[in-house]
Amino acid sequence: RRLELDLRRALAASEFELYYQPLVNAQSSEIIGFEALLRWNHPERGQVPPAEFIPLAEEIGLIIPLGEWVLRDACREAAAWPRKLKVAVNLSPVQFRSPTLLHTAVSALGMSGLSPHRLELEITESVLLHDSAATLALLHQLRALGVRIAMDDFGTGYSSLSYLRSFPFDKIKIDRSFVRELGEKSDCLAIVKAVAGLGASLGITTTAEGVETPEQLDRVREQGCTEVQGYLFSRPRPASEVRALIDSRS
Ligand code: G
Ligand code: G
Ligand code: MN
Ligand code: NA
Repeated sequence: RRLELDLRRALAASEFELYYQPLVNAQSSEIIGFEALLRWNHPERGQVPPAEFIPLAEEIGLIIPLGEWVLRDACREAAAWPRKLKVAVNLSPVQFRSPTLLHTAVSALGMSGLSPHRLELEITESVLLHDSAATLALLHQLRALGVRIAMDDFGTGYSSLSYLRSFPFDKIKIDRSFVRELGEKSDCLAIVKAVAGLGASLGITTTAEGVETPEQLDRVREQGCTEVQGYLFSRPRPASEVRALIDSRS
């Protein structure tokens, strides 16, 4: 459990860093915001991907202080951007079961001065699997602050459609597994089309994740996705490069 010991020290040692990936308007290709993505710069192993340490951080409870740091840092960065773009932050289901999340969001917004409507919180369907009354109440409280709520990785969990009925999401992010095979598999095209249509009729933004090629961009545009994100526009980049990304596309 060497990794666990290292992880417990990493926050105090300032080894975490947020990278930012552009969120792009599907029609105009303008940058409308950035998703913050956590990186761990391990002193010996180099950069450890989130998939390798977030489950461990959840298990040992570190995700609570780490998630607070992420929210504060992302809001602070976004408040200093040259344009009033949105910043999207991923939340772990474990953060949703903690009584501190609402206060953390209020204080991150207060400390940074970021307008609440510029903050978007990304949650996965698994958040809604647990204790749905308390979760729904919390989602409504966050919404009442003016914060937007996005459903991330849509289509990979269970009962996706019933979740859309139980809470009014502002955005659906279509999982990149559906975008990846758009060219080869007609069922992926049908799913993207159906979700984009559902978003349009419910008045919800739909983002296609993982857009890597111009062909994929054309397809998700044709199907009516309103936003796109992926390596075609940019990989996640360090905070110091955000300004250059904004300048290159406006
Ligand atoms: O950046 P990358 O594609 O490797 O991210 C992998 C996974 O880690 C994604 O599912 C993403 O949602 C998750 N992730 C990235 N940053 C954060 C974060 O700040 N908090 C939480 N809870 N998950 C994150
Ligand atoms: O689960 P979530 O959607 O938060 O995960 C975002 C992850 O997707 C990040 O780790 C990011 O690095 C990754 N990602 C973003 N764009 C692309 C892309 O175009 N292709 C692939 N393969 N991964 C991507
Ligand atoms: Mn995400
Ligand atoms: Na996702």
